[in-house]
Amino acid sequence: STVQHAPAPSSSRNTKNPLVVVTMGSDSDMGVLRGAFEVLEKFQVPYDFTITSAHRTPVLMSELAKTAASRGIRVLIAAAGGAAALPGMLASETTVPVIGVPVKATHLDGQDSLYSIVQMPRGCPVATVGINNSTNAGLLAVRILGASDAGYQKAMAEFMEGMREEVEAKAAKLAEIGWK
Ligand code: RP5
Repeated sequence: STVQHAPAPSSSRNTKNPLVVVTMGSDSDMGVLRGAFEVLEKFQVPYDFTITSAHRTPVLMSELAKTAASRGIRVLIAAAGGAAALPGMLASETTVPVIGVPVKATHLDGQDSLYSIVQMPRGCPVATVGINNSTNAGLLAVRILGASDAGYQKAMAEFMEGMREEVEAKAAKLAEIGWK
């Protein structure tokens, strides 16, 4: 079973008052979500995760969407593969921003999921990240939280500064060694 990929109980998982809920169509999506969990842990975002499938558990999915705002959830991250209806269906039943993660799960290599998630009808936006790129879903969630919370904004600025320094250090190293 893929459930073993679940992150260990940690300082920032908060099942009672999460700001971000990560949901997925199947436990087989769990491994792809590792990047998102790592980001949420790194930025100490109170988050929870759950399985809700638009096709297999529509009532559960709907309940998550309908209660999200009143539970204080600020961002939903939804991952699904194949005919990936989950992010869009959530978005149709909540005002909370939804970030969709297309999962590479079928013979169509995630393009089916990407198109399913990104091609939402006008009026029902889903913020779609790249195939399997749950890291960016986590980072976008932190940016959304940062819009109304200076702490997350500052942490994001520091993260970006760290990235810049890392790449510049690599570039400096390349400048030193030249071609061999
Ligand atoms: C989707 O179908 C899930 O999100 C998953 O990516 C894919 C396969 O699910 P399983 O058959 O592995 O449960 O609904």
